[in-house]
Amino acid sequence: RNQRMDWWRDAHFGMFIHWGVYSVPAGIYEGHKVKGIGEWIMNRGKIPVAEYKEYSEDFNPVNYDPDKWVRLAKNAGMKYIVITSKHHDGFALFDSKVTDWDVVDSTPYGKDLLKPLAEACRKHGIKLGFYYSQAQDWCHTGGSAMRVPAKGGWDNPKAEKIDKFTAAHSGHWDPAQLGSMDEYIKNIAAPQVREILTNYGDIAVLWWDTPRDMNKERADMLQPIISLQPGIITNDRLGGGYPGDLKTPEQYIPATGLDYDWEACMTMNDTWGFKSYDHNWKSAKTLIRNLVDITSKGGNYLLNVGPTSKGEIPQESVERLKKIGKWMSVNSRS
Ligand code: FUL
Repeated sequence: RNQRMDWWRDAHFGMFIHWGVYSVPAGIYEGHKVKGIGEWIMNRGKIPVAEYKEYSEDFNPVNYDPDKWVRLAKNAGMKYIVITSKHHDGFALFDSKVTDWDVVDSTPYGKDLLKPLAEACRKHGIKLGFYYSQAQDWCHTGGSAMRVPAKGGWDNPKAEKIDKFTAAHSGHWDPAQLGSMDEYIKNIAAPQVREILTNYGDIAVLWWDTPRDMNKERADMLQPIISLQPGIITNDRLGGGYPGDLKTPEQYIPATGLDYDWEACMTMNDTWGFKSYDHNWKSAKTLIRNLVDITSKGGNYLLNVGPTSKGEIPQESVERLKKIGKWMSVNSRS
């Protein structure tokens, strides 16, 4: 098929990075362990927008060393990195001109996180991709919100009231979230996609996510922007009927592969975004078997790390990636 896919098909193995303000609460809200994946804490915990935004005051990744991250990925045999430029909480890891809800304007750190990562990737010959949550955005008015019951998150005394509100407002739990989704796509998502595809050099992948409330018209405001990066590869989560270049089985390995380019994205423990108390790590042996299983069935393995608010990849992940790297070098002797 498509020549654009050549490097990606040869790559087999990549690093997913879920990083954002959710690494500050790290799974705990008001003293309660909020159920589910860490980057969803705002939704699962029904944290009001203004309150959630306060976490950014403690997002200060002074130990961020993108060169080290890229070497870690490279030494594990990974050929590309996909990082959450903006996840569902709407917080941008880059300097966005269309909002203050980004690392430059809303954190003590105050510096663009994607620029030095892009430089490190270029230096080490690793391809860089951006994840961008185009539909769900819980901090910008008009962004979509998946409906998750408040009583499923923690024993929130206001659960019943909140659940009534979310039922009436298509998943939103705070009046500050309500607005026109068309306006949100036009004024936030589209310009931000333009920013991430303009300001960071060659971008290899655009990884859309959860096309909730997307339709053809909304997707059409985003899809043409990818032409800013002629060689770019996109996944199947834009919505509006766009198939994308690859399918994205999440947290499972299709038993007999798929009839389409595919990439299994998986976590090392049970969360994408950092959670302080998730210690359910898969062994390096399991991760290596997953890699062999996936690649033997024609897929790519996008293996996740969830850095802390200080800018550190958890030691458990580092150790596992090093073991994978060792396995790689022993078994690629000739
Ligand atoms: C999901 C998202 O909702 C999760 O937070 C995560 O980013 C995963 C890779 O995709 O659908």
